[in-house]
Amino acid sequence: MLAVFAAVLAGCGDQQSALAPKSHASTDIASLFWWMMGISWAGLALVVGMMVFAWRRARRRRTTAGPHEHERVGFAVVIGAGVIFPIVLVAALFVISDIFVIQTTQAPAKSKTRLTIVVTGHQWWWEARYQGTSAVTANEIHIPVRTPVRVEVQTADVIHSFWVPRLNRTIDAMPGRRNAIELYADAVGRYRGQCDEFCGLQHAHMAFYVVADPPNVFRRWLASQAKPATASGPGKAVFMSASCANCHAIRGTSASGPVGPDLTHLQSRTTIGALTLPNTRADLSEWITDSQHVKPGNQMPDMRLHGALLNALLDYLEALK
Ligand code: HEC
Ligand SMILES: [Cu+2]
Repeated sequence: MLAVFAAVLAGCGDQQSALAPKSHASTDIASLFWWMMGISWAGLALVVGMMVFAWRRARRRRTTAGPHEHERVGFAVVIGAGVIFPIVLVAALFVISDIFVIQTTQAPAKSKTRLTIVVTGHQWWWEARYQGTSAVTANEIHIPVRTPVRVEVQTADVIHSFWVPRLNRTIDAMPGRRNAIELYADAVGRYRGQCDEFCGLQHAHMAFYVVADPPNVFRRWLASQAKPATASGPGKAVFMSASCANCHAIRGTSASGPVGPDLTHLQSRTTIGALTLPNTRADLSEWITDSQHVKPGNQMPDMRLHGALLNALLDYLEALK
């Protein structure tokens, strides 16, 4: 009962529940789950029913006689209901899941989609590159609504797994290869995703959003993401000299570090640190000076900046629209 309760709770309005599907692929996965759940409960009911039946019969039998005939029936029940029936049932479920669900959750061919996003898992954040454009972003992946998008997943370090439960199954990011999956959203909205393969200390803080936009909003978003940064000011020099530029890229400047997220349009994101903090001035300041406290073990060292330098840097970061 607890399992059912938890499943129902998880299905209620959660932004990251596989039981609140928003695409054809995840709808198939959810209905397969409910079928399996229903059949399992029916199986359990059958077994419990037979146990009760046998227990009652056994009590009655003590007073009557003739055990041999019962033994033969009992043997048939054990073989039929205990061996043949489960094999047939599990085989049927396997075929159903293979034919219907695995097929519909498969990635579409490159020729069938107009948009390919290459997503790279890093310890502990996600990089997204839009093929055919210079747009690069992190942890907040926009897609056009009701459009099949091909996502190719790879890793910069260890094995990660890309999972947006409301949109599709998981897909592993394996060293040395690219796996593909389809992202498709039935409705405009924001869908939370999460790394689904333990990948080290901050695995739990390796979350992301997939934002499904109306097509025209998406086109505008992509065009602005592809542009280089135009911000300037005294903070730019701080950024270039305080070693930020060794790790971060800001397109349109000399900063091209490949270690951390691309910051060209930092202000277009609602969070920093893979959904660890909201993207506000105060949180940016905390992140820069104390990220090892906020997200212990992450690959960005605490930067010893304060006063006027820090303020100038924050002004600059806030101008990266
Ligand atoms: C040694 C490499 C390194 C240096 C130096 C570094 N960073 Fe980072 N930075 C990272 C990494 C890696 C992340 C991602 C951490 C995570 O989310 O796990 C990050 C994250 C960030 C983020 C959050 C971005 C996002 O979208 O989540 C900001 C903002 C940021 N760094 C700014 C700076 C600034 C400003 C400096 C210089 C004062 C700096 N960084 C120096 C590696 C570095
Ligand atoms: Cu991971």
